[in-house]
Amino acid sequence: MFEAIERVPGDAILGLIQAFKDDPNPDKVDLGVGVYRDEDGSTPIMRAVKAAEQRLVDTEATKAYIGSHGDPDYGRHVLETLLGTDSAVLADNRASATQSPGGTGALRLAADFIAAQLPGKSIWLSDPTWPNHKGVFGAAGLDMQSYPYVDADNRLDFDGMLAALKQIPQGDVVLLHACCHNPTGFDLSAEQWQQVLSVVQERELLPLVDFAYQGFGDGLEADAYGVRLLAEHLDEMLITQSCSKNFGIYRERTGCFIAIAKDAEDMADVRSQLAITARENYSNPPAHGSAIVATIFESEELTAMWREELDEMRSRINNLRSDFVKALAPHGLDQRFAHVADQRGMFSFTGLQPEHVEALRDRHSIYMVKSGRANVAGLNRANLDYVCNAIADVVK
Ligand code: PLP
Ligand code: TYF
Repeated sequence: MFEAIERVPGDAILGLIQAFKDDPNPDKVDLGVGVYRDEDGSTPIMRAVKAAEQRLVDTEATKAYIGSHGDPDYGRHVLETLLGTDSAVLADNRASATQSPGGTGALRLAADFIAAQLPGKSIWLSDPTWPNHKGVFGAAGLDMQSYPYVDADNRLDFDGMLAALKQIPQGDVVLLHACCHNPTGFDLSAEQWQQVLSVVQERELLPLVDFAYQGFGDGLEADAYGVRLLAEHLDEMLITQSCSKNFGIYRERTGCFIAIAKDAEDMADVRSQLAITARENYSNPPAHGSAIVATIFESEELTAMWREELDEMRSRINNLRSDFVKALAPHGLDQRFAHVADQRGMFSFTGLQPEHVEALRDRHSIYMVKSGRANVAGLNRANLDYVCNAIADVVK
């Protein structure tokens, strides 16, 4: 029966991991997959996470199921971190948090929720977006459409985006990246978020905000500006959240799907449906990651430690962005790559073309995604000049 099954190519981003591993060049540089790296090129366990795990070894009393919505303490802390402790939405009991296996699991819950409860609604994605958005929404059978996000000169195409949003049919879902847009690194300003809000209100659209990098752009509070603005002014919205990056617990699969309804009554109805969706997909979410996050938030000491480490990661990335542009100045390329210093988060749409990316890999063992997306965190003091020399070599 299996003879007719065709082989398909694997995920292009994950494929880079193996290609990098197999490359014998000692000078090779990995700017591919989106995991944070420190100055030594490693992705260490955060100190606050290690300390929380140590506490859990001593205090955890059961491994019994945690229920389809997951750990309520985790959900509450995530909601407060996203929406702010003073959020009226929280005071009015209008937000429901369902813990999920990572941000990807939250996106699948969102997709299944839309497919089952809002039949006929399309989902609008930025062009470009994280490739797995299409994977997840397509697997759930949603109709997908796109709005422009980057222009031909590799700049944020906000006018194009807004014009497209104004044409979206009433009630459709529009996916927005809260911050640290993957793959481009181009984020909306406060004023641009306000304009998006106006269009969403005018067209009566349902925003789905994907929030996978809180704290990686300009800080925990600043990065939540857009999400909080929408939550403050809209009756209904959806949010997918991930702790993979900001707690560095990628493989623990820790995320959350949040639905905001117009009142507590509607919220309870939606919540009842989400329990079924979760149950039919995987029944209960994994508990270790959420226990780590809840333990950190329950302790003032661990929360302070975590915030400090998150600040360190963000500063390192933002300093690398400006160092990169400075290191390109001797090659006369600082103007051409000036946008890298203004982008935010782990990723940069460098503007390098597929042939440049190929030449960087073949001639210099520097790995990045074909679209020209580079993981800025893969740079460090030891490889910065090597990378800049190589870029100068391939673009000239
Ligand atoms: N959304 C975006 C935009 C992402 O970049 C990622 C991860 O790279 C995710 C969601 C999912 O993250 P995870 O499932 O690892 O928590
Ligand atoms: O770099 C990226 O955008 C990757 C990150 O299970 C990633 O897609 C890798 C594996 C995974 C989820 C996200």
